[in-house]
Amino acid sequence: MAATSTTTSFTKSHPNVELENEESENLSHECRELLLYLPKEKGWDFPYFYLYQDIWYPPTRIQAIISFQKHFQAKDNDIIIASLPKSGTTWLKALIFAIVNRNRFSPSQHNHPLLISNAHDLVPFFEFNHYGNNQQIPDISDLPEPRIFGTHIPFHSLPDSITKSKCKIIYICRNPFDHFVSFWLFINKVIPPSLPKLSREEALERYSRGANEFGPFWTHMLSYWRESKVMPNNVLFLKYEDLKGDINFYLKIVAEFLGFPFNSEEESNGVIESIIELCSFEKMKELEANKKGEFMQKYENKNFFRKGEVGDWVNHFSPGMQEKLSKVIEDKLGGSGLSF
Ligand code: PAP
Repeated sequence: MAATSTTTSFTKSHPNVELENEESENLSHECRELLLYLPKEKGWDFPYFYLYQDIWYPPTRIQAIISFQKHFQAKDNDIIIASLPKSGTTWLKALIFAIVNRNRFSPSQHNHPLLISNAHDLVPFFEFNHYGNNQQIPDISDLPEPRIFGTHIPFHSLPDSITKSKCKIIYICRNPFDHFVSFWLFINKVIPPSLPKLSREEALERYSRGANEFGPFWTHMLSYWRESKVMPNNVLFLKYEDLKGDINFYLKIVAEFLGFPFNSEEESNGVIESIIELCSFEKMKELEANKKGEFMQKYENKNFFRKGEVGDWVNHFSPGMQEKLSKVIEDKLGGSGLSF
């Protein structure tokens, strides 16, 4: 089914009659009504995805997003880490948690929270955690400040409470080739036994149409890319590859952007290097907290740490697949100023 530019272009004469047979049990009446008229696609790790505000999601995610959009009250000092899944979210959450809390928790202390907890537990997502608990509205007003949140939803779906505030939003983006490989391998690990695993060709076909959860990737990336140009004091756009290339430089940029710059004493005392070490792929992958346990009772923590490399895509793409994705990137991102 082709993606439409708005969800309202579907009329009530084409309801999704199969909805009642799906995972609609815990959905509100409002959400079920909405789903009946949204464009629908075959899912990957869910039976179906629905197009809500130009992005594909499973039903439970749409319910959570609606609740988030209705109820979330931003504070001007909130920090929001945004990304497509598999773009470096876990890493960026860890880095930002360590930067912002470095006066409470020294990055070199042996019992730092990041040594005993997965970064997703320390920095929960709006749509999976806070607002993902069926229809319950969370009380998050008294979380320690500055509050740090994660989200995989695009800029245009963030509530006005955020976009009209002084919140700091940091987006991390990844080369679509590596992003695709990381995403495809991850989803195949979490697909329930009732659904088929996707071959890389089938997965790429869907990814190239934008038909994956939180896709199309170009719509998502461009939503933050454009805002980062319009509101550079509020939205910082980062690339995974840049961080891998010079993490020291980007850590300072991030700290400065968030209003937590490193002073010269910290610089000479090696605080930056301690944070880099604490959050390094090698260190995080080997922690008990990341080898064991699950996120959302579905995603094993160990699956958030695979290779952590730039360019691994060459081991997974045929020449035909490379040509196909290059063309999509050119078609969808060409002229935007965003390139990889
Ligand atoms: P999520 O959105 O599901 O949380 P996310 O953390 O964005 O996933 O992305 C996971 C990718 O980041 C994995 O990439 P790979 O499949 O190509 O290996 C993972 O290995 C990588 N990653 C996780 N932690 C780090 C880290 N500390 N440093 C660098 N890369 C990391």
